[in-house]
Amino acid sequence: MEQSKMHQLALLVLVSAVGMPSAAAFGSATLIHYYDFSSSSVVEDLVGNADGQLFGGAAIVDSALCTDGVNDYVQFAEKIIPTSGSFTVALRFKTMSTSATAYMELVSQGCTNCLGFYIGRAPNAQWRHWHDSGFIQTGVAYPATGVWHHVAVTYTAGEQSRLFVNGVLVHTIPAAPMTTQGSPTRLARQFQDFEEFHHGYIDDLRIYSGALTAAEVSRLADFCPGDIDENMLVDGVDLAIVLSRWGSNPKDYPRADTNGDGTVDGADLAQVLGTWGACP
Ligand SMILES: [Ca+2]
Ligand SMILES: [Ca+2]
Ligand SMILES: [Ca+2]
Ligand SMILES: [Ca+2]
Repeated sequence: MEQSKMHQLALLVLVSAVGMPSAAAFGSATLIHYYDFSSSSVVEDLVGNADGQLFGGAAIVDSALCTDGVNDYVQFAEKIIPTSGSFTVALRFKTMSTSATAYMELVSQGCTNCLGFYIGRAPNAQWRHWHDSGFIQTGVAYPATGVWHHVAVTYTAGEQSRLFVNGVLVHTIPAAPMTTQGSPTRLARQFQDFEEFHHGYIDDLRIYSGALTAAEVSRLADFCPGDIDENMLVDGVDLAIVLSRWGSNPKDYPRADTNGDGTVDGADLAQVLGTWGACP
C-alpha cells in the first residue's frame, strides 16, 4: 500500500475511533437538548427526550427545518428552555422572506403578558429579544435574508439576558424571570394563538442549562471550524496544522483546537476531515 493511502487509512481509523464531533464541549453550561434535524419525520432530541412535532406542512429539508411563513411550525410537548436558573438558546437560521407588517419568531415559549420568551423579528426589521413587556424593539437590525446566520441568547438568572448574532453580542437586557405559564416551546411561530410564522430554515438548535460565555458562543457560531488558517477552505494545510501541533493548543493557530477543549487531538482532526472542502 502506498504511504499516502496508509496515512489516509490511519486517519480514517482514528476518526471512526473518536467519532464525529456533534456538540462542542463547554465548561460553563450543559447541553440538555440538541436538534440537528437529521430525521425527516420528527424533530428528534439527540441529547434529551423532548422530541418536537411538525405542523402545517413544516418539513425537514437537507437536514434543516423548513417552514413556509404561512402556517408551518414545530410544537414541543414541554418547555424545553429551562424556566429556572440560567440557560442558553442557540440555533442557525436562514430567513427566506420577511414582512413589513407581521412579526416573525424563530423560537418562542410562554404567553403574552406573562413575560413569554422569544427570539424573532419585528416588522420594522429589528430583532425581538425576550418578551412583550418593553423589549419588543431592540434597535438591532435583523440580518440579510437568504443566507445562514447564527443566533444565541445567553440568560444569566437574576442578572442579564444577552443576544448574540453570528457570535457577536448585540443586545443586553436585565434578565426577567422566565415564565412557567403558557405554551410549551415552538419553533417558527409565536406562542399562544399569535401566528408570527417564520419563512425559512432553522438548524442546529441547542438548549443549554447555564449561560455560555461570549467565547463559547463565538465558537458555536463558527460556520467553518475546520478551516484553521481561515482561507475559506478545509484542506491539507489545515490538516497539517492540526497534525503538527498535536497535543498542544498553539498560540500561532489557536483554531487548531477546534472544539476549544485545550488539546489538539482526534476530535479536532475529525472536525477537519469531516468538513473537508469549501466552507459553507
Ligand atoms: Ca404550510
Ligand atoms: Ca442539520
Ligand atoms: Ca483552510
Ligand atoms: Ca480539541
